[in-house]
Amino acid sequence: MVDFTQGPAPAGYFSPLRFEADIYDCEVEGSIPRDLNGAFFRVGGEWFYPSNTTDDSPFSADGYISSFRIHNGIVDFKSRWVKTPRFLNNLAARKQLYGNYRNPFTSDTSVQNIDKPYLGTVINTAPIAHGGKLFALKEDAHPYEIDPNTLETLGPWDFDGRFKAQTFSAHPKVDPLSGDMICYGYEATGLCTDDLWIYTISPNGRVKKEIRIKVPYVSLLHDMVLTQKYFIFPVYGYVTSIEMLRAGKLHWGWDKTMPTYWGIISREGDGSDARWFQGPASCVIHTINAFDDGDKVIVDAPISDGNPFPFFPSVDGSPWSPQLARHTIRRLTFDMTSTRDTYEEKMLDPTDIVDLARMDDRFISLPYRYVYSSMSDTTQPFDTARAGQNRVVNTYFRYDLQTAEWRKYFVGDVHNLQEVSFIPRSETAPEGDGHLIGTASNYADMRTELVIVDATEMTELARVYLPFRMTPQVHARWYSNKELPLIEAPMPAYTGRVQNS
Ligand code: V55
Ligand code: FE
Repeated sequence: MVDFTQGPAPAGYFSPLRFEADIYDCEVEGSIPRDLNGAFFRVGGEWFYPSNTTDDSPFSADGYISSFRIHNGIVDFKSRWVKTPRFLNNLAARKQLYGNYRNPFTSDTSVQNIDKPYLGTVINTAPIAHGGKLFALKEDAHPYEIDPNTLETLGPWDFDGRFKAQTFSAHPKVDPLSGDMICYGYEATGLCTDDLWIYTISPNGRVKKEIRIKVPYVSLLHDMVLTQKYFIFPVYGYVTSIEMLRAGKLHWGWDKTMPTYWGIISREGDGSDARWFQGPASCVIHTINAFDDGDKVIVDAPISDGNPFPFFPSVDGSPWSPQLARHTIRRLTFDMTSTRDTYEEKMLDPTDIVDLARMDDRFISLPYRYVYSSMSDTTQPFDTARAGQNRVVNTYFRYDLQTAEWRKYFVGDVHNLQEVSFIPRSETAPEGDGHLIGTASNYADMRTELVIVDATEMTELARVYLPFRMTPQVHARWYSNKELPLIEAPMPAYTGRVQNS
């Protein structure tokens, strides 16, 4: 349903781009709000050399970062590959040397590095800024620092040697009250290890705290949630093992017999208080938010009852089920005074949504009201004659947790939306007062469009047209010129000879 689920040999709209772009003064329709001064950073995957295997995951595609720099109503676009060792080794060899998803046993022997799997990373998942630095992230390696103006890769960052885990997830959380970044690595000591190391990093980028714990079983620990008291981690049916990797499989298989665990760990302790609450099989790739309610912990997430990703096969050989892959918004309640390690799960709404749900990040770990995500609204038109596909994500929505009200924005009849982001109008604006921003693939005109939407009225304010189709995105974030040192005029000086008269 999202562009990025296109497979290892993408074609048509998704065929590899293989270029880096600089577009100054993009074409804009409508009016860009003047209070927007910052950049919208997108990270995704793009095959420079397509996969050698037929069963690979699109999550193995080379990392690619792009930005829409917006100020004074003007938009400049830029995109660059994330230059990892893997990317550079492939360029030097002029071919794909690496094998299946996060499985070094299937790579060319010259680049296997079984003991250092992070050397085979593709940094294709998410951007994050912290301590004035911009990073691109992939959960099997350290963050890669990126120059926020040129988008050139500066290299991996280990926080002055104090970040000891080998891995850093793509979903750190920034606590809006302390400004600390909470981040973690799973498989922290090597391939298929059950080590989960959790870090608290100060607003200026210093490691303040490390907690080392074990997970009940090694699983795709893609995202977490935070409250003011606790770190919270879901563990669910994706399984792996060295034997699976030696057999040439992708890093994850789906085992429907595995229970879901939620690990709840005090932010103040040393990890020895970790409790693992157990529930039925489910899948929680992404979360929305969490908060403390007295002795209860409330967690909201888009949850499915089975495997959302067709390219990670079932370990029992059973076929992929689109029905079990549907995500609905659910609220989980954990009673921290109870001695039973179970939890309550309630579906807040039966609507099938894209699991890339976001909120106003100023309310991370706190009680909050609005959820933003996207969906396929089948009551809206889709022009199959021009766009040639029929299942698309054509609508952003705002879901009000207090009143259950839905508000929707429809992007167009040949468009497929990528993840939405929320931008507050100002640092002190009330929750939800601001804009939504995100890109859409225009399948008819073969180009990418950026939309800016009023987050309260859910009406479009501006649309920016790129003259080409841009690489699929996984995650994106907006950062203002106060959060990153963004220069005003990213156009490089011309150094050739110019005749003026
Ligand atoms: C996800 C994405 C990844 C990955 C593992 O969306 C999980 C979930 C883009 O790469 O490697
Ligand atoms: Fe993610």
